Amino acid sequence: MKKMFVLIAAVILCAVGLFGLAGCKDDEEELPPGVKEFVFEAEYVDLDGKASITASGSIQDVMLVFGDGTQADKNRGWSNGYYIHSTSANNFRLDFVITSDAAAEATIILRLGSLFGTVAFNASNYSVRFNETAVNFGTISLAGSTEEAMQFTDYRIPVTVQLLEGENTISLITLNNTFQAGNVGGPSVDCIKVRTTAALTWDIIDNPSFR
Ligand SMILES: [Ca+2]
Repeated sequence: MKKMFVLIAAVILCAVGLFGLAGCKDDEEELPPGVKEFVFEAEYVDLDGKASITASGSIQDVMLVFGDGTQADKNRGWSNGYYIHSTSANNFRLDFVITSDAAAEATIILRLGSLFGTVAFNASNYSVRFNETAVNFGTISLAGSTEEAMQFTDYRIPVTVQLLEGENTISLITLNNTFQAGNVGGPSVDCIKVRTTAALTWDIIDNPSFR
C-alpha cells in the first residue's frame, strides 16, 4: 500500500543555484558552455524490497529515507532535505533510471556519507555501474559522521560516460566489506549529479511521503 504512486517528475534540476542552501550545488565551479548539472535525489529511486542492515536492526523500503525535508535538514547540507540512511548489505543496489534527450558525454558526481568512521570505497568493496557496465570510479574517501549530523561529500568520478538517447541507468552497489564493525557497510546516499549538454528527466517515486 505504500508507494506505487509514481510521480511523473519534470526534472529535478539544479542548473545554477536553484537549490541555494539545499546543498545540491557543491561549489561555485563554472560549468563549460552548454553543460548543465542535473540532480537526482536518492530518496526518489525505487526502494521496493531493499534492506540495509544497521547496528540496531534492518531498515527497509521507504524507511530507508532519513530526514524530514525541512529547511533545517536542507541547511545541514542534505540535498532536498532527505537522504538514504545506509546501503549496508552485500549487493544492496540503488538504480537511478534517467532519460536523456540525446546521446552525450556526461560526468557523474556522487554525494555520499559514512556512518562508519573514515572509509574508502573502491572497486573491491563498492561498484558503480552505468548501463550495467562497471565504471572505473577510483577511490571515494569519506569522513565519518552520525545520522543526525550526516556530512556529505561530493565525489566526481574521474572518467566520463556516454549517455544514450533514451533510458540510462546509473547503479550504486555495495559489495562485501567489513566497514560496519566487521560487517558490510554501505554509504549513506544523498543524491547523484550528472553534468551534460543533454536534457535529463526521470520519474520519481515519492518515498518520503509514504513513510
Ligand atoms: Ca537527498
